[in-house]
Amino acid sequence: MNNHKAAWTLAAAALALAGCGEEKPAPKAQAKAEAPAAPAPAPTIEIKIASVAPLTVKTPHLGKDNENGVRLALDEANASGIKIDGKDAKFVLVSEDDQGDPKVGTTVAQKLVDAKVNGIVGHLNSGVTIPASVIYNQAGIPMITGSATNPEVTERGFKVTFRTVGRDDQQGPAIASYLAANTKPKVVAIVDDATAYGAGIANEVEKTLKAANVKVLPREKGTDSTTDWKAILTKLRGRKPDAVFYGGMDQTGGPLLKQGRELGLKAVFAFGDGACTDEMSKLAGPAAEGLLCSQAGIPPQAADKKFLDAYKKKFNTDPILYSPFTYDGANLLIAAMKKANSADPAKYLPELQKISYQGATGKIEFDDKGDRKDAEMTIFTMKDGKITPLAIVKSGKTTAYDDFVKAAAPAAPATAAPAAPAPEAKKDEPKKEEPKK
Ligand code: ABU
Repeated sequence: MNNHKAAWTLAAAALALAGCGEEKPAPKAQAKAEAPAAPAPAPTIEIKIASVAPLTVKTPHLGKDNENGVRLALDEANASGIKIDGKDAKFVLVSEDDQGDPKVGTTVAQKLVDAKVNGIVGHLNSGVTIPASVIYNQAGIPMITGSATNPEVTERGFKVTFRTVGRDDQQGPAIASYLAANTKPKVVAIVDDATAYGAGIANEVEKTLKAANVKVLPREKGTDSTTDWKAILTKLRGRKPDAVFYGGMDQTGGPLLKQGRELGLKAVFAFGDGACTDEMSKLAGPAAEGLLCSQAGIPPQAADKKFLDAYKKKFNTDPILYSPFTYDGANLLIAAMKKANSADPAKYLPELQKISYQGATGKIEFDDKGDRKDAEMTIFTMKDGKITPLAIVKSGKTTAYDDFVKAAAPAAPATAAPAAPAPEAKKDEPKKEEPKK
C-alpha cells in the first residue's frame, strides 16, 4: 500500500469509528503532496434521528406516512448545510419497525438508546409510546410523537416527552359534541379495540355523550387485529343505536363499518383519528360514505404548501394522516439543536422545551407537559370516497372549515366540504387562526 492510500485508509477507519453525534475529524492533508494541498474539508458531525412506527403489520401505510415526514425533514436539513458547533451536520435517519406492539416497542426503544440516537420521532401508537417513553426518559433522549394522542403520553412528568398533535381528552369531546349537536342521537353504541388509544378515546366520547344526556350502551370490545365484527354488530343491531362510535384504527374500523351496513345497521358511524383516513373508503367501499370522524390536528391538506409540494415530489403521493406532524417533529428537534448549537440531548432539551416554531402545521409551542399549545381538532365526513373537512375545533370553539381556510390564507388548502353546520361556532366573533408559513 503506498503512502497516499494508507493515509486515506486510516482516515476512513477514523470516520467509521466515530460515535453518533460526535465530531468526525477531517482527513489530514498528505505530508508530501505533489500538487498544492487542497484545503482540508470541514469537520462533520453525524446526528441520528429515529423514526419509530409499525412498518410491516397492522397499519404499515400509516407507519410509512409517519416515516416519510421524518425522512423529508432530514433530507431538507442535509441539503440546507446546517452547522452545529462549527461542524457540518449530517442528519441520518434511523428507521425502526415497532410493529404497533408495546413489547416490540420497548425492545426497539432500548436498541435506539444503545445506538445513541440524538432524538426520536414516534412512536405512532399511544399503547407503544407510553412504555417506550419510560426508556427514553431514563436515557434523557427527547421524543416527539406526531400521532400518539392518549393523554398518558405526557402525563407522567417526563421532561423528554413531546407531541405535535392534540390529546384524546380534546379530540374525544370534539367528535362527541359534533355528533351530539348535528345528528342528535338518543342512543349511542361505543366499541373499542382495547388499546390505550382506542379505549382511551372511547372513554372520552362516552363521558361527553353522557354529559349531553345521550344514552350510551354497554361497551363492546375487539382488538387491534379484529376484522370480524359480526357477532358484536348483530348484538348492537338488536339495540337499535342511532350512532356507533369506534375507538380504533382504520384497518379494523373499515371492516366494522362495512359489516355494520351489510347487517343492516342504519346508525351514523363516527370514528377517531386512527380510523379517519381515505383508507376507510377502500376498506368499507360505499358503506364509508357519510362517516363522521376526527383528527387531532389540522387536516393534512391544510399544511404548508411548501411541505405538501415537497412531499408529493419526493414520495409521489399525498400525506395520509400525520406525516406533516412527524415532519414538524423532526424539524423541531433540529431547530432545538441549532439553538443549543449542540446535538447532545442534555444540551438541546431546554431549547426544545421553550421553542416557538413556525412549522408545516402552524405555530408550535409546548406547555410544561410537552403537549402542543392550542392544538386544533378537525371534524371530517366521508364524501365521494375522500375524508372531507367540515369544521375545526380550537380552544373549545368550533369554526366552519371554509372560515378556517379563509383565515389561514394565503396557504389555501385544496378543497373544503360544502358548508357544514357548526352549531358551536361564534360567527360574530371570527376565530383568528395562526397564519401558515
Ligand atoms: N391517535 C391515533 C393513532 C395513534 C394512537 O394514538 O395510538
